[in-house]
Amino acid sequence: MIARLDDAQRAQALQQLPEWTPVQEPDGIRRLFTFPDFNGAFGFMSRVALLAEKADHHPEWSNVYNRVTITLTTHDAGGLSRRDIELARAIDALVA
Ligand code: H2B
Repeated sequence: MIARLDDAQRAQALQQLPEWTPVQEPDGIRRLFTFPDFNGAFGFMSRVALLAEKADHHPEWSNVYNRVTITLTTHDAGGLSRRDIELARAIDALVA
């Protein structure tokens, strides 16, 4: 069973993820990505989908034209876990 991060673990993890904002509903982290157009956004989503399948950890997300909003939370843990942190770092690396 994967555990939710405690306050100290969250604070430490989020220092490495300055673009991600903590959210309460669901308990997790969120980042907005903007691209020049829909092709850019959807190409990014395709790459994230491959990462998510490989990690067996899946985002909650939405897309409107050139914008993609990703929320990471761990359903099995009922909140933010290290899996979300690992996926956030991998997603950040896609756009770095
Ligand atoms: N994704 C997310 N975000 N949280 C989970 O708890 C989760 C998941 N669990 N992807 C995985 C799949 C689980 O259901 C499978 C059986 O490993």
